[in-house]
Amino acid sequence: MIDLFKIFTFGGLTLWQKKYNDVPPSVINSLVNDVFIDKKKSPSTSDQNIYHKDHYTLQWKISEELSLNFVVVYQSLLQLPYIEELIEAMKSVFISFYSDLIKKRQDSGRTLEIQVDFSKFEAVFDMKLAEFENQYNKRSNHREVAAAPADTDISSSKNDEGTSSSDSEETASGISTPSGAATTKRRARRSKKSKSSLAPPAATADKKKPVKQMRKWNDDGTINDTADSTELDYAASRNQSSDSLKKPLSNDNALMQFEVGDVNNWGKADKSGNFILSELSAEVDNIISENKSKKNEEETTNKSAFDFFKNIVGGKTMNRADLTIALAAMKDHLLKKNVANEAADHLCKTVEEALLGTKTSNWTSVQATVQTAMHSALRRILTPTTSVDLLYEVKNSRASRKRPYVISVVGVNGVGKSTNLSKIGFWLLQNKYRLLIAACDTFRSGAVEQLGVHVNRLQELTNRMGGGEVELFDKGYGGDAAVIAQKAVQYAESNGFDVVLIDTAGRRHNDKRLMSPLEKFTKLAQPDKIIMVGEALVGTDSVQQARNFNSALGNTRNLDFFLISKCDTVGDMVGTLVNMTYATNIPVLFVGTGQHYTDLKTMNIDWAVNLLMG
Ligand SMILES: Nc1nc2c(ncn2[C@@H]2O[C@H](COP(=O)(O)OP(=O)(O)OP(=O)(O)O)[C@@H](O)[C@H]2O)c(=O)[nH]1
Ligand SMILES: [Mg+2]
Repeated sequence: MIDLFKIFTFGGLTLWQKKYNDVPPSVINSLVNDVFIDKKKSPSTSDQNIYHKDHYTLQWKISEELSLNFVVVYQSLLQLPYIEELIEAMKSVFISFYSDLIKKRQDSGRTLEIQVDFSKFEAVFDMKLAEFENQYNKRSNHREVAAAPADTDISSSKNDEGTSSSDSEETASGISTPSGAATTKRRARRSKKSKSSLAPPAATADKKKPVKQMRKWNDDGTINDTADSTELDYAASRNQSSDSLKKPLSNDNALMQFEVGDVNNWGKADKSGNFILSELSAEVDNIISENKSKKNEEETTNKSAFDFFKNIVGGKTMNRADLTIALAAMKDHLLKKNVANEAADHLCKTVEEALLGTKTSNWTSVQATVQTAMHSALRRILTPTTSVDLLYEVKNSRASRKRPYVISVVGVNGVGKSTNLSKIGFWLLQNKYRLLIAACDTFRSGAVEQLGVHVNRLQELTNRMGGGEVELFDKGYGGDAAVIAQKAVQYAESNGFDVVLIDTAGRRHNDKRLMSPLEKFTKLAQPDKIIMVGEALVGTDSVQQARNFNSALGNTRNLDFFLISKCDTVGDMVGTLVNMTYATNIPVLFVGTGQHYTDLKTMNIDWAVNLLMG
């Protein structure tokens, strides 16, 4: 119902704004001129800082600490009692997210070059605004209901226990970014979720795990790691029977570095009973609730000291020279985030083409304009063009055919194929599917045993959770992985399994001899989905890795998704997410964020873009 929310500096630079309807620039200009420059209307004459212009009402709050003004514009005809509270809430969230960065920039005298990505704030803003509007609508409805005739059936319109109409908005898919009040409630419930009776296994209490070393990648795509540099080695005992794998697990099994993780990090079941993975944006909720508990920031009503609009920029037509300077800085920034040179060049070119000859908006510098355009370019590159609702596809396939749904992972050595395959398995078990996990890494010593340990653990957990079932399919070492995979699918079909998860051997992407069996594997196993696991640490080489794996599948088959593992180890250097998608146009479906079964998240584009631009 509001028309505009705008955050701008005392210098006149718009940091962030959200427009719902066009508002003539003269409206904000009048506020600035009348209230802050000419002081025709002193803000102190009104408790709520309200100003009227034409048929608009403007309300604002100041953060003196950051020299920022938070303004809302709406039609004067509307009575919106929540505006004061909305501005206050958003002001405190904004300050909490960005005060350090903005202060740093101000201290260095580069007020007009603030390069901060506000997508995180944008997502929160949409959510909070929807919440305020819903509350307001609810109150209005209640008032209407109270005035309704006595014989009116009001049972469906009024319910304070969480079954109101806004709750029915819950979406079935956990893939898309949640928004709106329903999501907020859902998240609030999630954060309140008490510890489940599903405690982690005893071994997980051991905190003295070896610290994992960051892998080093050489320029040619090989791994600087002696353990990994051995070729795909046949296990010492070829064709070894793996019955021993089916023994009950000992908790100190060295192969098992894996834990179940904090149950609060688990996803949750939706209304249809689907277990949905949690998203990275859930962290935002914690920040909001912390902010809520804080007291309001300092606020001032005396603005006499403000030095407004000294540095107004805007309306500038951008030429190649302007853009070259801004884009060079942007490229540097992207490279530091592990974006490959080739992908960074492509992104900068896209932005340049989009902006050349256009004008900067009011109060917006070239740098800020480039930043906004880069933000959009990154979003575009990361946004999938195909369905990423894997759960839906599994369900549909089970309903329509006898063949189980087949998912396979591929990737170079040690990137986390087996562990992340097991995480996917855990998620499917939470959704009560019957899984067959096929050990088709028949080369590396210990690979089958490692998978056996995962299967045992998963079975143990499934027994405690109830529902779901998991079994290992293995033929020891030395066999043809493609044939074993085919047999696994046949076995699964004749034994009523829902899903087959196929683990494969790690292979160097630039070694043709190791890559060529992938085509045969694809033909025999016919996976519904082939997920390439790439690790976040790899950076630049990920472009070539993705291309090589994709082309090794043959002319008739492509990779379906990427899973980027070890995102927890790279901080904000998540360029690999962009590199692989840029190289192949194939989307990232999951990100691995740790060594627990629950450390698998659906890709959240806002989260990624925020890290890349931050
Ligand atoms: N920190 C972190 N570690 C991970 C993640 N995913 C996997 N790992 C760890 O990475 C290591 C290698 O994982 P594996 O699953 O054995 O990798 P792989 O690709 O199957 O290895 P090969 O079969 O030898 O090619 C293990 O120590 C895992 O616990 C993740 O998301 N974060
Ligand atoms: Mg493996």
